[in-house]
Amino acid sequence: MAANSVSSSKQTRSLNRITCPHCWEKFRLENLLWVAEHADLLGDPMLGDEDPQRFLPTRFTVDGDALDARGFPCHTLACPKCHLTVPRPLIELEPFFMSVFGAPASGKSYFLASMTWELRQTLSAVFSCSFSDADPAMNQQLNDYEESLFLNPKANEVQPLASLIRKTEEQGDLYDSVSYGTQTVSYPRPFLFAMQPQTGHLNESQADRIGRVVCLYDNAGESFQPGKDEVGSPLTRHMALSRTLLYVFDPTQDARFRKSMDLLSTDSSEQISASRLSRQEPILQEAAARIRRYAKLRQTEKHQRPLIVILTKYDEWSHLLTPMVGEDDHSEPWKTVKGSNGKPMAALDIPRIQRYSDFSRKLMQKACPDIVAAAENFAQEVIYIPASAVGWCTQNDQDSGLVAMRPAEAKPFWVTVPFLYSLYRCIPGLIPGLKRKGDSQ
Ligand SMILES: Nc1nc2c(ncn2[C@@H]2O[C@H](COP(=O)(O)OP(=O)(O)OP(=O)(O)O)[C@@H](O)[C@H]2O)c(=O)[nH]1
Ligand SMILES: [Mg+2]
Ligand SMILES: [Zn+2]
Repeated sequence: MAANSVSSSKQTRSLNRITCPHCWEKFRLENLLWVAEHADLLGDPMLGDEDPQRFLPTRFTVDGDALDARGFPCHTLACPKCHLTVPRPLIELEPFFMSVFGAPASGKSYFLASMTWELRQTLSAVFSCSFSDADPAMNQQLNDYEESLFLNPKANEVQPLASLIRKTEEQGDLYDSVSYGTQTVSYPRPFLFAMQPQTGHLNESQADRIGRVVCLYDNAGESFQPGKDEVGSPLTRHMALSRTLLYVFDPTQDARFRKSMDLLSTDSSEQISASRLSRQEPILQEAAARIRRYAKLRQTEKHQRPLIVILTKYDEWSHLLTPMVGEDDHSEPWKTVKGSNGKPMAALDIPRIQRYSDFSRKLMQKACPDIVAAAENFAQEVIYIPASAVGWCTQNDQDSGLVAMRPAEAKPFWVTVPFLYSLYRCIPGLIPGLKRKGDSQ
């Protein structure tokens, strides 16, 4: 076989083709590079003098790990195109790309932090699926967000939301620079999670087949604005690979939503409105145009993958939806049912999610019909899911005038639902769901 023997190492299953989570290049397993471990072997032409050398190995340990030029066993793999590291779970499990996009300050970073925090508990405890960092170093920033919200050392002190998770920048720690000759390219750093059925899951025996490495990115809202997709910063190209697209729509930033729902008149901090209002439809149009371009879709062709519209900051507008759905119930939308093996298992309450979606759509149709039209003209399937990253604990800080909260009081609402729904729709057998009336499958 070829020199590179990752496939035989550790006796695990390997994929034939791997997708780099940084530059999105697809390549064959035997083309993977290794990262030298000996301290003298520094300097990579694409990453700089400080980075260890990358190499195609010719010698291996009995465990199948490559030996570098100084005979040191190596453990880290790298992409042959961009030279950035490729965590091992990606050679065993298919990737599952998810793109989260939305306007600046729409709540993307909050939503992601809250979602991953909750998934760590829920997926394993409720759905018998493991969910863990595929590479803790790569997930560092997201872990910091989670800690700031849910393990804050001053959890009982009132703190401004804008200081718990800061605005995402368009450059800095969240990006990796790679130089291709004279062209330097800045890639957004992926957050990677390994996810597999575990003991007690109905399809435990198929863990390799239906397990996935989830790849997420936290882009700055500005990167989705028209004109921001450049060769030197292909910040949003992951959208073309994504199995599901999560469009983060913030109703509180939409002037018509606020007005038609009479929010402005009840809003105690009127000055909020001018600074926090923004047009969110161009972001969706731009995302649709980019995906059409990357995925080579015709203008009239609809995207075949689900588009999930997440209506964020539900804590601020839930009073509009609860009378429509006929419940003010903060419970999660899943139920315990009897599995085909006779044992109890959790299943997503699809009819309840659909009911919330139908009424959220009605609200949007009334306030911002252009967004509904843009979403439904672009994707075959659109679902609308309300969510709150922090729950009903925010207050206006009297001194600063900023929105603030005590982190100890955070109680997210439905933050895992968009993700679980995507898995239910895209990976048969992983997350079970209760059927809607009339569903054939
Ligand atoms: N009430 C309420 N406010 C929220 C919630 N999530 C976020 N916010 C507010 O929205 C602001 C922006 O949230 P971020 O998550 O930073 O927004 P973003 O979409 O990541 O913004 P960029 O990084 O600029 O693209 C926060 O500072 C909070 O004040 C929520 O669930 N409820
Ligand atoms: Mg952000
Ligand atoms: Zn790469």
